[in-house]
Amino acid sequence: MQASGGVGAGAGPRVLVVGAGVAGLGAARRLLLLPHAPRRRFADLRLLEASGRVGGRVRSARLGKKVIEMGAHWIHGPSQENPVFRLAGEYGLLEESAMSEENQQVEIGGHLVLPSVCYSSQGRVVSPDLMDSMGVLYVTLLEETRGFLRAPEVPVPSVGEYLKEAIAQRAKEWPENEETKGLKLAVLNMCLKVECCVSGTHSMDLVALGPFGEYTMLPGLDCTFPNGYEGLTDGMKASLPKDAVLFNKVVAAIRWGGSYTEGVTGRLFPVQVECEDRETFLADHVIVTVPLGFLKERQETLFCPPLPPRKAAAIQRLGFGTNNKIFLEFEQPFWEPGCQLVEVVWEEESPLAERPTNLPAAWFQKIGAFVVLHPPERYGHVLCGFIAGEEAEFMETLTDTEVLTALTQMLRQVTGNPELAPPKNMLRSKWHSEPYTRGSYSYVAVGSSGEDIDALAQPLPEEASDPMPPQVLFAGEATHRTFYSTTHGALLSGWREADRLIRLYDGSESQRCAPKL
Ligand code: 6YU
Repeated sequence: MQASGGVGAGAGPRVLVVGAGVAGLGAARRLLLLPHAPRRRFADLRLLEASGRVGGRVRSARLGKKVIEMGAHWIHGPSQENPVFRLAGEYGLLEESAMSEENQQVEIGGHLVLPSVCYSSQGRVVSPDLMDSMGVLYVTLLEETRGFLRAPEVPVPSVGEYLKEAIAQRAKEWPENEETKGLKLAVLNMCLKVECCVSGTHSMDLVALGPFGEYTMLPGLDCTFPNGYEGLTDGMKASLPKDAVLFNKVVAAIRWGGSYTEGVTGRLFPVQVECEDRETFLADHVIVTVPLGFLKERQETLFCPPLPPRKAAAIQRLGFGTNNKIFLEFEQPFWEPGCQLVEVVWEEESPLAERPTNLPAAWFQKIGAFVVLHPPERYGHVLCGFIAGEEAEFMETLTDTEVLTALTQMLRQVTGNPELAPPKNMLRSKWHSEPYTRGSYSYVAVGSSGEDIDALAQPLPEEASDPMPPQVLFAGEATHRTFYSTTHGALLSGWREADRLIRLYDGSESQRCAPKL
């Protein structure tokens, strides 16, 4: 079954966008709505989305009456350079405080500092002084890891190994007794678990040291969407022509470098896209925005001819891990009013020792912190636990009751309150099991570098000397060299590929490769 053209069929080059997350919607909006739109040059455009909704990893849900985020949570660096911030502001989705000049100028260095309490596995509260001093040490060491970007060589391959060696050195100088030293190490171990969530990885030992400083932080105090992040992607979709997005279209094969004749018009197209339901679409250009996790799993069958070796290797080498959220709603808070972060430290753990490997018995020990959803007038008493890596993937295999029981027991243990009432409600994400995502977001793994990100972003055909115009273009968070893993990275990557096509048809590149329409 062959589908004919898109919403403005026949008007110009035919573009297909695979995936309607932030990157896909961003690319489509750029092509359809920018000032060249009056000429309707890119009006023949469709988005093919595997699921029944837009947004991808931007997914808001309801916990009772409260709107919570299963995927993207904050705008990281909400300031003018951040296009997600600008768009959210344009749509009126942010609170006044988030829009303030003052908010936009705050430098947080990638780590939100929130009023917090830290419980230990011995059922006691860890002293705020000890927490502060370990927090300062951890941030100092982490900052050091960002300094190897252009270094001729790195002392160790990974961020985790660097941090652990630095911690071991510092620990030798600690004057306190063994118990306090052990507690300090346990606190630093908790910091590493939280870092795994930030980087979306099982262990910081998997995250490459050299390129770590390439990820760029924008100014601005991270903010949330009071009515849900999905307001952003819903707004983006609403600005597209009706029917631009085709839902439940799982792209199974992208055949490029070919010559396909369209039955109705007799037009020739270089690319044929086939969906799992056997429907086929012809196009001049396809912008692929599927997550790196999906590419890792399906690249061999998705592209015909197969991807060039450099790109295929980049897909294998780059990291794509799991960071999940577990929301727990309580009748009454066990934390103090004003507290926005509940941290948990396991006293027998240390970054200098092997970590527990018994997943069924200890998976929940990987949760380093619970964010308290704020303000309570909006959310009531809800904690959002973050868990990354193999433990997060194991958690996905458990039933709701098993998760709820384990977390109730854990919170009773660390608060020292065996009577603590269980949460009245729970909701959790399962990003690793999501067939069209297969994890949460990308990181630069040991053995890969920013050049792999650029290789992934390179359109096909790949050769610079090739006279053919780009047929298959790549966008999505994992293709942005400095803002990977974020919504703004995704949006900018979509714009980048749209601009590539706009330039092509605006003549600058068309001298050598004017496509026949
Ligand atoms: C951010 C944040 N955040 C938490 C969690 C997650 C993510 N992110 P999409 O997947 O959205 O779209 C692709 C579409 O393609 C999708 O709809 C599919 O259904 C479809 N598709 C797939 N296969 C298909 C096929 N075959 N056919 C057709 N369609 C197909 N980002 O800015 N702030 O707070 C968080 C967080 C749990 C899971 C996040 C956050 C990541 C973003 O959600 C993500 O990057 C974008 O939404 C991706 O958009 P897209 O369009 O590319 O893909 C130093 C240093 C370290 C670096 N890390 C720094 C930390 C920053 C990350 N922080 C994250 C934290 C949270 C909590």
